[in-house]
Amino acid sequence: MLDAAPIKAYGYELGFDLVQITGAEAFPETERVIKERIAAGLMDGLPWFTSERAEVSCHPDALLPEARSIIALAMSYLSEPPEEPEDDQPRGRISRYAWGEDYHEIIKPKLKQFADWLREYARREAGQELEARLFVDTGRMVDRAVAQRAGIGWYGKNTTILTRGWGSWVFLAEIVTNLPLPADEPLQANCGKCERCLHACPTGALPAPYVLDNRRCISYLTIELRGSIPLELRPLMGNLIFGCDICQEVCPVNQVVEKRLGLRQAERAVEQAGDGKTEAATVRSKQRPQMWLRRRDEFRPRPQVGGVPELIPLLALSEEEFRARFRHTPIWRAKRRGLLRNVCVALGNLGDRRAVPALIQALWDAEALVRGHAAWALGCIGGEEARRALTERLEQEEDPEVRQEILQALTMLDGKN
Ligand code: B12
Ligand code: SF4
Ligand code: SF4
Repeated sequence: MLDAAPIKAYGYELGFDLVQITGAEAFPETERVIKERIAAGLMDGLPWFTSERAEVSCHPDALLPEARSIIALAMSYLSEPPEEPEDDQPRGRISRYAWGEDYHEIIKPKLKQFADWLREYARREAGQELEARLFVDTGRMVDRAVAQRAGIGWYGKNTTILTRGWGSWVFLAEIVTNLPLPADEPLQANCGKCERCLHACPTGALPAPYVLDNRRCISYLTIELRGSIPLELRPLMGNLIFGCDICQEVCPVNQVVEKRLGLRQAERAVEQAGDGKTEAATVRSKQRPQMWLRRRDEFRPRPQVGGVPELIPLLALSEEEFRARFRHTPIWRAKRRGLLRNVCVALGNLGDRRAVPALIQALWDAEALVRGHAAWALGCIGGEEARRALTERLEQEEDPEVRQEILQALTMLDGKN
């Protein structure tokens, strides 16, 4: 069997924060739970997330017939938060994972580089030819189940994987290989009696420990949903315009990690060595200072994204401006129409009258989705100017869904008088 220590050391050198190994056996319990969730409608809204997909993703040998081991990886995206602006402009909030560059673009080349190195290593040390499949997020792999079994972290009740050093602020990835490697043990840790995240979720998307209702999760509503946001959920979304971190922000494990960010290197090394990982832990802690700086650069808030962008100027973004500003960032996924839809909801929730002219302009946007949500926001903010604009738009609006939104907005305004 190949020695895992050099493999782990190389993973840390590449910039991963945790490198663990598990066998390539199936994940029958995960498959059972996923199928149960799909049947209960909890994964509705993600049409690609099917039972058939779950069958493949829970059987590594369906993805690589010769699969023997999985190298599980985690990369932390913790960075210093964006500067708090001093003005009082209405602002939105973007979840932490999206402040910097698109993590898929950062991690995929590292996986490729890892596999190239592994190929050489396997040839040199065992005369074996590497077969491997690389996964991060979008691939048909159950990233969290792999991470849990490999000892990267444990399931929190908010369903995220919590790690010792980085809390849940990590991206997960894996390399499924044909190499026989010594497997690590899962961590013996859990949330205990804590249930903070369940109570903090603003939309009730965590109905029970370890259960997430995709249809109610703001992450889904702001990133994955292509159509209208359900009316009853809009007021619960506050000023979140891309993703949601609330169930992670309230988590005491994450809070401890964030406080520790200022820890000296020596203390961190002692802490790592103390949790039972010997050789790899030593390599890891020696390499950490460099990695820390590099990581912060990749995931630190980009000026064009920021964590708390001004909302009113976002409403005026053209397609070209959207592309120039958000290409190579996670925001790209929402597309212009999705982002502007979310901006309208946030402005409606903030209720700031300074947004009225921009929202009236958005009533004439080329995208029906944006027009409809602008109407809702005007209904929330109210005022004579908003009423006039809605009435005027109604005379020309042909899209039935937008007409419905305008009529509802006018009813909201009637209720305010
Ligand atoms: C679909 C998806 C989403 C959907 C649906 C989420 C969901 N319910 O799974 C939406 C869009 C809502 C979403 C949101 C987010 N996501 Co997402 N998402 C995924 C994706 C593509 C698939 C997840 C999946 O398989 N879900 C199916 C459910 C049933 O699986 P599960 O939650 O793991 O279920 C397990 C637990 O419930 C557990 N369990 C059940 N009962 C019990 C009982 C006990 C006692 C225990 C211990 C465990 C347990 O077993 C189940 C099966 O393993 C993965 C990438 C991937 N390929 O895996 C990323 C992924 C899970 N997402 C990720 C991230 C970062 C996020 C967000 C934080 C983004 C944001 N800031 O907005 C939020 C977090 C929301 C949350 N609280 O989880 C990371 C998670 C990193 C981490 N530390 O866990 C992943 C792994 C992407 C990556 N490669 O880094 N996501
Ligand atoms: S990400 Fe937000 S909406 Fe989704 S479960 Fe967590 S707190 Fe609830
Ligand atoms: S908030 Fe509490 S219950 Fe939720 S994931 Fe963190 S430790 Fe677990």
